[in-house]
Amino acid sequence: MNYEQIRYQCASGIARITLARPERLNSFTVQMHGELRDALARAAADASARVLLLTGEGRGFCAGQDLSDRAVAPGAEPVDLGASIERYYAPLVLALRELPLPVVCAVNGVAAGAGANLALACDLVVACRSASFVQAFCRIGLVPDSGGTYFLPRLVGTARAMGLALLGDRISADQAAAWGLIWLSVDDAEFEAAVEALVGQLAKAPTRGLAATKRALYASAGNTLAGQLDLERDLQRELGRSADYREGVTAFLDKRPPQFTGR
Ligand code: LHQ
Repeated sequence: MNYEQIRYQCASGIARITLARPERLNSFTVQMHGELRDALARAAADASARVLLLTGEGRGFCAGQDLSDRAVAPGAEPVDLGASIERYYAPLVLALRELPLPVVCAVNGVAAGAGANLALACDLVVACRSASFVQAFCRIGLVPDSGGTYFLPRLVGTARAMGLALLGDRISADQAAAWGLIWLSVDDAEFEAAVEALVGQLAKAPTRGLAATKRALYASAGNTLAGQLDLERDLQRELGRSADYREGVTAFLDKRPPQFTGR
């Protein structure tokens, strides 16, 4: 598949997806959804990919749904927005969460509506200091979608989730980091280098262990302590047989840096 509204590249263990409709702040079209889904499937099928990086081109990260798209336009006939969620947004969020690789979102500018929640669906969110986050849904009479009502209270608590979702204020990257909505806010001048350092580190990490860790942490919210302990046991059992565990322990005992292969 040829891409027109995103870019995809995989090199040195890093699969990179860049949303590329900068003139519309990388807002979602049906075409972009199709391309993104295809690129995610490519990354998942590429054994050389050890980390996925998602970012945007230009001054925005993603402004959510392209509101000028006829498919979502409130016309004479009532529009079925649920169909768009079912077909595009929900599978995208689940694909990111279930990808057996760490997913880094580099928020290079404003993240609004489904764009903000797309970022929150990623495992590590790093934003440049000039970026911002807006739960824009309340401004057009909608509910936060793409997992917004799931992620927000879990990340920042109900009081802040309510404020963000009911008021639709634009919050800065620093505020988002201070509240624990994202991992890190970095000076614009250092942003690119910080993102490269982060994905470079993850591309050399024990990938299976990180995938299992992500799975366990996400399962935790819906699990009892006993259930979570069972899951940890099962995952540890599996990882104890991995080449990277052997390498990690051997390298520690040899007092040398480990050379993980992701297997
Ligand atoms: C846009 C958009 C945009 C089109 C900026 N669409 N053009 C799911 C299922 C189905 C239906 C509905 O939705 C959903 C999920 C959702 O995501 S709902 C939420 C949709 N998103 C929004 O409501 C955000 C709308 N955008 C904004 O509020 C602002 O543009 C933000 C706060 C993102 C940025 O503000 P500024 O930095 O002041 O930029 P701007 O507003 O000047 O935008 C730049 C251009 O991008 C502008 O076009 P123009 O031709 O005037 O230069 C905007 O019209 C266009 N644009 N967002 N979502």
